[in-house]
Amino acid sequence: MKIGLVGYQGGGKSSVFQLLTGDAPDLAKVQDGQSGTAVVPDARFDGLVELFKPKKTVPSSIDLLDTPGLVRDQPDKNAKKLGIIRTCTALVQVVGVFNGVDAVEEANAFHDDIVLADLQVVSNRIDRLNADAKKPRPDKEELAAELESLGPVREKLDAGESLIDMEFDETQEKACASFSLLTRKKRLLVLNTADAEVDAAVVAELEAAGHNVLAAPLGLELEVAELDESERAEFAAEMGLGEPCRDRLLRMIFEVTDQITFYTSGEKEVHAWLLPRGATAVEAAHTIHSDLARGFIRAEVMAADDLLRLGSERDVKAAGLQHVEGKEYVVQDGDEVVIRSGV
Ligand SMILES: Nc1nc2c(ncn2[C@@H]2O[C@H](COP(=O)(O)OP(=O)(O)O)[C@@H](O)[C@H]2O)c(=O)[nH]1
Ligand SMILES: [Mg+2]
Repeated sequence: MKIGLVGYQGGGKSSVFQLLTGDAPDLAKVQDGQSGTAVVPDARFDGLVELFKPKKTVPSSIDLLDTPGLVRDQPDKNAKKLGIIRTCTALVQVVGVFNGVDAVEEANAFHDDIVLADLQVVSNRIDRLNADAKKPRPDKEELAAELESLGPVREKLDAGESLIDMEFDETQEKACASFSLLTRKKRLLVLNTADAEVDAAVVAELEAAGHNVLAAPLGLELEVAELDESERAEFAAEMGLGEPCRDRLLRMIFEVTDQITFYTSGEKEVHAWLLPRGATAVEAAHTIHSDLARGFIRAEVMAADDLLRLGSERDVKAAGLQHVEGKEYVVQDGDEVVIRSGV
């Protein structure tokens, strides 16, 4: 999973990238996008590390791409940039509210830009299929089915709507698989505000329109992060900054992309792993190592919270709180997992 920081130029994408990853923007990478990783704050993981005092610790992290900013009202300038955004799994749109930008207007403009981009891709394919339909071809039936399946997709985009809520059937999934449609990607709207004061009415309006919204002074937090430790607390208090915006943003990315964390813990290593919500024990095993999945016998599962509360695996077992599960078990957020495998 790769999270793209997207939006128009000057909104604070690169500042947010730096806040999340600790990497300063590299001018040489602006054109193609700059990759980095952000460690996800996780109190359970910290607790497990404290408990096991392992030799090695691997927290979970998310991959980010700082994408080149789109140019407003010039769709023809954005083709390459939109192509870069297409490579991302989910999008975080950064809006420079600190600049006096109207967040609702800019959210709508970006929506229109990505709807238009998807419409172009789908329309191009439809034109192609129509042209092919006139030629003698052995796969006529398939092409006709594909053409028919794309009709409602184009219709929806033509009406200016995103595809995020549209249920695709199998033919549509197949027809659109290679398009990486932008409006099917999960999206979080980040309002990069000047200070801790947030316009609740604007947030409410955007949420009512279906956006996931976080309003926070992220650029300011980056400035604070660059201060000496001695100045930092004082400045943060002065600005009314509470819980770090960075943590809130990462948690929200997590929620919007519907991921969960499971853990493998021991004296050797405490490791936090990410999974899409709904993934099974055998998929968890595969995340750790493909051999573990192939030879999967069972998963021994306990809640990391129980482990932290009771203080040892033995005590969790004694309390009857460990359960043994098969391949199809749906892994829960916060599970501590031991995979038994025959390979
Ligand atoms: N005052 C203020 N300036 C910011 C904030 N975030 C970014 N900036 C500044 O706005 C300019 C554009 O930010 P940048 O992160 O490069 O935007 P990008 O084009 O979206 O990558 C830079 O000069 C930043 O220092 C913020 O929250 N407050
Ligand atoms: Mg930038």
